[in-house]
Amino acid sequence: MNPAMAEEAAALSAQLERWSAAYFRDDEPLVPDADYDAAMRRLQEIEAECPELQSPESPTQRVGSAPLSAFASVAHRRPMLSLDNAFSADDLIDFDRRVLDKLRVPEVEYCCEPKLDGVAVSIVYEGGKLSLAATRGDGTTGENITANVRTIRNVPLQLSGSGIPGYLEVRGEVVIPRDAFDTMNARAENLGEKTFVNPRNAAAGSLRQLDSRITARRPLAFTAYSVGVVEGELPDSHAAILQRLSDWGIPISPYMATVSGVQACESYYEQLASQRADLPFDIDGIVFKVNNITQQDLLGFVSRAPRWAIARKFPAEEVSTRLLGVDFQVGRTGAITPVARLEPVFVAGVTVSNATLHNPDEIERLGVRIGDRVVVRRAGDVIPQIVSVIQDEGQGSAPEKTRIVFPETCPDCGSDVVRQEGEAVVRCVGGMVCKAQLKAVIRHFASRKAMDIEGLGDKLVEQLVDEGLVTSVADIFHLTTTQLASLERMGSKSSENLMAAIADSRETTLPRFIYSLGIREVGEATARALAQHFLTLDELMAAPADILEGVDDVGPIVAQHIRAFASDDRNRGVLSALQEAGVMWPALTAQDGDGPLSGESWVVTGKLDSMSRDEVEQRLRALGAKTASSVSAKTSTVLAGPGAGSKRKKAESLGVPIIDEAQWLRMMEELE
Ligand code: JCF
Repeated sequence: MNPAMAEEAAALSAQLERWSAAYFRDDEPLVPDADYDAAMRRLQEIEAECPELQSPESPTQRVGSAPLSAFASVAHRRPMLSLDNAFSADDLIDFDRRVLDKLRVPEVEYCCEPKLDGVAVSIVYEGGKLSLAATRGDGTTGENITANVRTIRNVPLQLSGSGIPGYLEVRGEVVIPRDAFDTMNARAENLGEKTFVNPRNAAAGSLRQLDSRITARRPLAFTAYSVGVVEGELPDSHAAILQRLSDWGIPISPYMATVSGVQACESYYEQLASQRADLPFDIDGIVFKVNNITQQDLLGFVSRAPRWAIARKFPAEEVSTRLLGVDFQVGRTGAITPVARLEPVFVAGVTVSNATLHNPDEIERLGVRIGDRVVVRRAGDVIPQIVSVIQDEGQGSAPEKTRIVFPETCPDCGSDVVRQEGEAVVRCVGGMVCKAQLKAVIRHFASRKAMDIEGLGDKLVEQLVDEGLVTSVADIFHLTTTQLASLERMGSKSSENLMAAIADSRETTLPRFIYSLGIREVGEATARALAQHFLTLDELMAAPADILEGVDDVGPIVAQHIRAFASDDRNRGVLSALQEAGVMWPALTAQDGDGPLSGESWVVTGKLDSMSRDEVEQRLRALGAKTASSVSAKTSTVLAGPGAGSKRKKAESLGVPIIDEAQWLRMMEELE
């Protein structure tokens, strides 16, 4: 063997593991991907030349190996427990009471962490090297998935540091982060492959592959939550044990916290519940563990669950109910959306009686009929969705089922409907002849982030269009107090207020105005980019597609939508009518966008007292900064109010400066 090569291989291995841990475990890349790839290729080259240099812990071994014919069974040396559940604050208080009574203490310390919705696995390190990985199975016997777990990028193949036990069993959860799941599903869909229902199923399916080369291509991530059998010394508290695991290179939850007493547990629960939709992965509750190991041992176990831990579950995000009927709603762009009318159910904390069915393909994919029992999912602020149909309703009489018939003409105006090549949605071609479309256009025009006409709500828009008082957005500016007062539930006072709000809204900004036009795919950010690029409405309307595509965020499709809008005579008519009606905005100059913060990218998160997040973002942009919704290595500063969760964590881990509201206010005073 060539000693120089051995030395180089060892150095490359160590370097690749360091880079890989920084990237996959800490979300904090140290070098560009190309450098990583080059080092990996060099190591592969050396190993090909000197096969004796290739160890099972080599970073080159993460790509998987030849398929197995079956998984071998693994008997867990110590059973893998499940957790008792608490479904309410009272259940949690009862749990705490039992703990305090048994320990005869007035209060205990709990370690809190999110309960990941993934697949439980056990990973054994012998002499610091990964030697075995198994599924939980029935808690007593699992399956040997060592080859698969070796491909999980944030699982160390070799531990580093001092005091590593000779035998160390680490237990934890394997998940697929949400954004990686979305990317993976989108790719599968493009390739015409089967997609996964949710990240949990995708993680389970990926770990169940007999061919670990397939597992290697799945974006799995491991988080340790406890230890099993250990031959060696460990600290005497749960939190300290996990910290020790982390010191040796094993990923643990960044959300973990140690608190005193059950009240603090409930606060932790509430805080994470409010962040649930923004977390990078699915969680289904919070796990609370008595932190002190001596106390844990005193408490012991009941059947399959420890008496020192409990999972406080979140309200279910998926429940079943009956599909009562389907309405067809016509949107701003004519898109006809089938909306499921459901027997009301309580899901993720609110009562739901409608869910979107998206488009005809989705109805077909689900095979859903009216009368079916369906699974409804509502995650965070997302619109409720129908996930699947329950085929086996069990005993009892199921109602008659009827096929869902998609309308062949617009349900509102009777115009033709079309489905364009490559599009999933069916659209009404009626344009502004279609009252449903007109109403949606006006609602958007008047909305807060558009022209911001306070008091012009949905009910009023409905009446104005039905009464024929408004046939285009420009008509809004010609309404009279008398006309308004003639409408249902409009007194003279509210008419006057609305007239004043309409008058006020005439003075706007170019970005708002562009956004308010409701051009397809032109959201707030794109409208801003367009305004900054073209500076005037006329320039924007005259811009050819290739120039439009030169603007940030504008691709060929958006460019085409803008061209289609701009070349429509009726739209041009409305634009002139709006300007004639006195709608105006301050002229922009090429310097706009320049400012003391130009070149910076800010993220605003959490609750602020002195102004809304929107307002803060507007001020930041006025100072020249860009505003973004997620934190990355490119973020210059994060302004975090109370309740900021994952974004603050991410900023901390990336070393992005974080300021609070008071600091921001002081900074603004200096800058503005
Ligand atoms: O995140 C989880 N799904 C999770 C499961 C976290 C824990 O701390 C657990 C667990 C299952 C059993 N702890 C035990 C004892």
